[in-house]
Amino acid sequence: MTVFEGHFQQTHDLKFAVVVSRFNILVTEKLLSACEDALKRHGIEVGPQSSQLDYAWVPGCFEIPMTARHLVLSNRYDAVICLGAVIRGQTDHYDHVASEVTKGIQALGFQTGVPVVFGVLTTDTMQQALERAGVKANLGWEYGMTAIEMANLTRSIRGPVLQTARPELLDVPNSNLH
Ligand code: INI
Repeated sequence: MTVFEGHFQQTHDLKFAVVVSRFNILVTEKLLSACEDALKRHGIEVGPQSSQLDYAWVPGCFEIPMTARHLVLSNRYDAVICLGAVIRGQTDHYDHVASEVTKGIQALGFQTGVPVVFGVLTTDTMQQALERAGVKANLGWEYGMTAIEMANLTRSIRGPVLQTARPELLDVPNSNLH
């Protein structure tokens, strides 16, 4: 019998990318900071000199899936972490953005087999978002831990080879990516 499990050791050759939304940056920068802390305290280099963590900043959560898709299809990463905050306002814009970013991230991971972490807070108020980004707990930590666990779990099942993203399985042609 084989039991597959993602561990938190031997992280020196893992490589991650994080996509961060600037919309609601008060929240997203706090998620990023806790996420970096989780990675760093498990042996992963973070920050400007890092060769293990790349950063992509996007205007809002709506832009996260397409940017994450470029990163996943580059076959350079063991996991891509998506950080954002969608906060309900007076309009129904929230519902569209929340729904699109959720569907996009889910489809990307499912269709390519590369772990894509859903680190997007969806809340009614800024207060609730801040509570989940440091005032009470900081979910950024969990998102970093999920990335390590899923990267190692995926490696343990399929081996360390990164060339496994399957662009041909995606709905949208991506011939200009190669
Ligand atoms: N983007 C967010 O990341 N969070 C939000 O709460 C939000 N709301 O509610 O409007 C939001 N909108 C911007 C959107 O993500 C796009 O950047 C914009 O529509 C341009 O494509």
